[in-house]
Amino acid sequence: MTVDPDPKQTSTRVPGLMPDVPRQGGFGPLTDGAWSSKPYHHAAASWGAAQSVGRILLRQRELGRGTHSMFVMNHPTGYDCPGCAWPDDTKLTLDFCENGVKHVTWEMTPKRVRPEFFQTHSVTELADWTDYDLENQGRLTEPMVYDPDTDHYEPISWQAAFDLIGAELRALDDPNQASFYTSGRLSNEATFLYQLLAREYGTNNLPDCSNMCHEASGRALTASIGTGKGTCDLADWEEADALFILGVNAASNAPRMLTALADATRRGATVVHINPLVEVGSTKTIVPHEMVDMALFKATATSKMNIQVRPGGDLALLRGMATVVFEAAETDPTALDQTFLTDYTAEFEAYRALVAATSWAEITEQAGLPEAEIRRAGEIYLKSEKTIISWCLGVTQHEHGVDSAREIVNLLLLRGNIGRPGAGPSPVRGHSNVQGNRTCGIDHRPSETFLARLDEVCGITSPRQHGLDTVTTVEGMHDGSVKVFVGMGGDFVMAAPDTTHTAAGLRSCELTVQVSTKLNRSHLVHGHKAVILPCLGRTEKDLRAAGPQGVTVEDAMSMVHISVGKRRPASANLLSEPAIIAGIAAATLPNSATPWQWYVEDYDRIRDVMARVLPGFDGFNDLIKPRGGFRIPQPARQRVFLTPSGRAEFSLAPLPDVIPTDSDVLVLQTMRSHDQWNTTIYSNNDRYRGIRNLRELIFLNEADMAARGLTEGDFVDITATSKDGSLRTVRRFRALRYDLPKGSAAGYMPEMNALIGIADYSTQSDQPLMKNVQVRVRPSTD
Ligand SMILES: Nc1nc2c(c(=O)[nH]1)N[C@H]1C(S)=C(S)[C@@H](COP(=O)(O)OP(=O)(O)OC[C@H]3O[C@@H](n4cnc5c(=O)[nH]c(N)nc54)[C@H](O)[C@@H]3O)O[C@H]1N2
Ligand SMILES: Nc1nc2c(c(=O)[nH]1)N[C@H]1C(S)=C(S)[C@@H](COP(=O)(O)OP(=O)(O)OC[C@H]3O[C@@H](n4cnc5c(=O)[nH]c(N)nc54)[C@H](O)[C@@H]3O)O[C@H]1N2
Ligand SMILES: [Mo]
Repeated sequence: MTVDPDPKQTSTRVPGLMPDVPRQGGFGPLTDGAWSSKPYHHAAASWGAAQSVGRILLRQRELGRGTHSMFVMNHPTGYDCPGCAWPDDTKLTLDFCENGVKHVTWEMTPKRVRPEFFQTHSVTELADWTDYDLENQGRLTEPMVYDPDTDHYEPISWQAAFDLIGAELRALDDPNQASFYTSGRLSNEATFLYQLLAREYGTNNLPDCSNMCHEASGRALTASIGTGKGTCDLADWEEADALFILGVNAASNAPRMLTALADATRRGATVVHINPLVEVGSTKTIVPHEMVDMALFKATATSKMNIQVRPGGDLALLRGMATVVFEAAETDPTALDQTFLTDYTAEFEAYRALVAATSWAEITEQAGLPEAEIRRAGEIYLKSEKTIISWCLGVTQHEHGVDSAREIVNLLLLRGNIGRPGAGPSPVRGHSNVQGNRTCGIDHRPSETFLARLDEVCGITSPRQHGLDTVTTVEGMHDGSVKVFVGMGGDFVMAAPDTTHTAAGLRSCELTVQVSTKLNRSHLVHGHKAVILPCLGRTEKDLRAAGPQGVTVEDAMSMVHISVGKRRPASANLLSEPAIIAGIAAATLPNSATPWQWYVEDYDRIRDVMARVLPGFDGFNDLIKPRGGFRIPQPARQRVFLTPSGRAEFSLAPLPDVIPTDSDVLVLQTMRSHDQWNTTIYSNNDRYRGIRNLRELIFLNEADMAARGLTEGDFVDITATSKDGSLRTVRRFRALRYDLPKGSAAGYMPEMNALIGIADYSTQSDQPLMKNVQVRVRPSTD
């Protein structure tokens, strides 16, 4: 099957597959500026970042207010940056980064999308706009409902919108015909109410962005150490003497991590980056908040070693490092932490045998690295007393993501690097509260313990049948079993894989509901009935009956703290997410005993009930009073492993073969540029990779370019072969030379999501294979 759009069928248009629409720059702003690509030689987060912040504040006409907002961001009395999940450093008076500032100003823009906007522009017309232009219209101001007769969105009152949604949900034959998506922005309080609504209504269909993000990490850590989270906090990062960073582009996606990496290097710790690309944050940086260094161009090194692993080759590399440890243990009794292994782990001998049975030939071939380089990494690990291993999407969005994350834990266990200061596994989460969402019940496979507690405290009977995740929700839309889709934040059609297929799924729904701050593609690719519900952003004052409210979030290191918005809301007619959820719930469950409205008058009441349901939240309202909040107990940090054996369990995964059998096939990874937040694209530039005015590009190794007769900037067509044999093509992307391993390629999400078949997900984690797309690249024919 070749999925090609029919250019005449405008109503089915989706970006990425609109060859008749002249575009330059992908889904970013249309531009007539020339594209360029040249190597970037400066430090990460230096003056380029400062200038970029200035430009963005100016463009959003926010210089005065934007600057003030930076000072209260991530401050104990202010709001939590709605960007990434990196923890706040309470020792810093200024704790923000270029990308956090972009993110906040994007939310604080004075531009507004009012009902007149929808009167002027039909949905079919808007479908031809770029995603940048859609979001750049500013903040949504009123609830809107789609009118199929006019093809326009019309204003609707909040109550009428809730009634419409309630009536549709009540009319379904089975609660499992509805699916409730969450993007990781949602606060803990909103999350808790949202999952309560889904479960009281009768379904565990709670897909979330984690299904595309860190599902693999959660499953791996649960299997290995009994809890699905990392065990480190910032103090550990400050103490470690070796840090291995796998598959994360820190300078763009977790910029405040640069501070920790630069500090580590300054105090003599060794930082090793493992990534097919040498990302700029992995060489040198100017620490984001250190203005004086910025003025003096004083860059600090952030890395001792850059290892350009083959895509998906991390497991082999880690296994090679384990081999080095076992070899050393033959002569050095301190190489293994024998006491820890005996007292706290299971399956150690089986793992030792597995490592012994894996040959260096296999390891080097699968890792795509020479033995000497792997040995060097192993030696660094052996020399270190306290090691942290951190990872992000480069590890998780692969077929063997769970096995690779478990191999990380295996390696740590060998030397007892868990449950003591300065050591442990430390996944870098994505959205600012994605980890909190899981803690508070967003999980399509909830545990019996959680459900039993929820039922007891909330007086409901939760369904026990596991629900749908992101991929199976799309499949359900196609086979007719999912009829109502509720998107609590996010931009589902652009974030999910297989753009045309996902779009067709959404269009077949009876009803789509999007709770959003800004206009996006998911509002235009909608069901037969469609509602847009505009909500308050994290920076805005949330005034309820009992007064101004704060919400809580959990960072990537399990710290929970309060976030209080201070700004005047973008419109008087916005509601908070908890209030919207309560409104939908009251209309959907008229006989509910849950005091929905009472809860959202005062969020302390929501927290009181959460305190009784969630482990570690006892006394929640008091726990969040101290500056910085509280840490959720992580038993594995105390060497209490809640696994079936009661011990940390070594995994015994065979080395996967990650090399395509056909040498014409390249392994493509889809990643973020420096100037985007997932589906939100701020510009067509990718400063640290030296790109200007271009997003429809594919980075290729020089040898792979030559083999295909390509020169710099040539147009290519890219065809992906799905697991089910179907083919998907995107056309006229520019081929650019880049320093990445032969046989691999890289380009940007969401432009390339059209290449990822819905069948292409990992059998271990159910995560779409966003870093492992099997593609062929040819010069464009037209
Ligand atoms: N500014 C900004 N910040 C963000 C986001 C954003 O869009 N913009 N998104 C947020 C979200 S939701 C998330 S989940 C995170 C994502 O943070 P990242 O994981 O950094 O996201 P990606 O841009 O997908 O980059 C993946 C990195 O993994 C590397 N990689 C690819 N394949 C492999 C492999 O096989 N092995 C190894 N070792 N490395 C590999 C890539 O070269 C790249 O450096 O960032 C969060 N923070
Ligand atoms: N090919 C490919 N695809 C990927 C990935 C990849 O690496 N490669 N990464 C995946 C990952 S890790 C993730 S997390 C997903 C991201 O998937 P999502 O979380 O679904 O997408 P976002 O782009 O973060 O969502 C942006 C929208 O959120 C809304 N929004 C912003 N702030 C708020 C708020 O405070 N409240 C509400 N209700 N709405 C708000 C705005 O309307 C905005 O348009 O994408 C996934 N898709
Ligand atoms: Mo993510």
